[in-house]
Amino acid sequence: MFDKILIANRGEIALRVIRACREMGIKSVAVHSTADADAMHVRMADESVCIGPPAGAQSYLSIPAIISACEITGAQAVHPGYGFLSENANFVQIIEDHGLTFIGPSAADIRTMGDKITAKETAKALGIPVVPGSEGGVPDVESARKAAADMGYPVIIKATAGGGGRGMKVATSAADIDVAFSTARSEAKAAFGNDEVYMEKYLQKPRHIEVQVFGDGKGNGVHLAERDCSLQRRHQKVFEEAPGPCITAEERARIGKICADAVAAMSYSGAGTVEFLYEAGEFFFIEMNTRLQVEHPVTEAIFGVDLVREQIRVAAGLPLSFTQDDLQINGHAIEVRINAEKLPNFSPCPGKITAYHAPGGLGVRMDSALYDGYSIPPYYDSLIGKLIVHGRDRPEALARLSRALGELIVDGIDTTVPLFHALLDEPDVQSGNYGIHWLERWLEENLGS
Ligand code: MV4
Repeated sequence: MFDKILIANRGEIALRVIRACREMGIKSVAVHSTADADAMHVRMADESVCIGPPAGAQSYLSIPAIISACEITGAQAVHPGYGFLSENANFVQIIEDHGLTFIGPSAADIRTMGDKITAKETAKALGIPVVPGSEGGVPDVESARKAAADMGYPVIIKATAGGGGRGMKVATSAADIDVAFSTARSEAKAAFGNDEVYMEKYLQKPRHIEVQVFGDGKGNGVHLAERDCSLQRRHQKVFEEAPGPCITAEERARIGKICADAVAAMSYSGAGTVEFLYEAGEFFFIEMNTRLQVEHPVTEAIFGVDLVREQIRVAAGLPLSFTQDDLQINGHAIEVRINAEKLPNFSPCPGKITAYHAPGGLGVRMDSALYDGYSIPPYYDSLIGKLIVHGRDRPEALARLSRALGELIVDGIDTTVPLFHALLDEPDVQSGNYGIHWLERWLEENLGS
């Protein structure tokens, strides 16, 4: 096992990894920008290294600075958290070239899943159901017209180098295809430096269902059921739950086994998420994320496992501490993302926290790097906390969420907390009757945003 792990991240996820390290008897190294000298992850780690100026590109994304910090401190492994360098295959390669261990999958698996066409081809070859669409890239507008005519409108055009919703265009009929295709191409070029696009049948009212998987890197794979993350705004998730309220035990077992077998066949190492659109009882693969996700705590809650501990074990060459048969769902969990944002437009709202009180009690977990008097810097993501509740069933989890939100105090800035109080009053949220477009529609009707 490693003696010392460097965490190439900040905020609540850095604390999350430090906590796992401490429970495993592993020393932790925080890295930080000059803007984060007073951040909680720096205080909580065993050691810290300043790696650059505030801008992410010059600090948390600086590969030379992070490698240097490993050399200075003697850290043997790097946990990337989410975002920043977590899905950067070149970073993984450089870490390995320096004799260090990346806590995550291989550079090759990250690269495969980063290219959305090879990801889909790989998924399909492994028996995962995919959205019907073009065979590979669509090189020109004539091919786009033909592919759309073959699969039938509406269609969606996506950037091969994209993911997470950036660079997508929908064409409702043949009249739209020329503009949709050329806009998708130029947006892809501008955003990713790669103008390759592919096409899929556009699903009009799906849910976003993602399956948590884990591989030990030696040909064993398990699944930890699914999360429903359909409540999103502009491709940012705001409310996530596990298990999915609309997924039956039979569907779960079937799609879970398909994903676990795929991970085993790839000899995949570490945590992964297989993302699906779910419509009319069918799952359609769209992407695989090769990292620990923001919403992993809802899965931890219903299975009673520590996913970061398992990531570290697998990276150190140890087996997973559970088998598929050990994994039984207990109850229901919900996470809400608390952002430093002002409603109704979700405009970023950094500033000084004048009072902070985290909720507690049975079935309540607050993952946050906030403290009284902390100044949220304006340079990074606006996520400042995740409130996760666990109950014996979904109604209990909802009641607990309402109770816990009532206890939370974050003074001095605006947050997304009022949104969650309002959402909990909605019959569709109470019954789990929502798809990927529900929240944007609700925001328009209720906040005019
Ligand atoms: C789609 C789709 C409908 N049909 N693909 C958006 C994020 C990226 N991961 C994939 N996305 C979508 N792909 C087909 N064939 C609709 C979306 C989509 C979406 C997906 C999940 C959650 C929220 C979403 C919001 C808008 C569009």
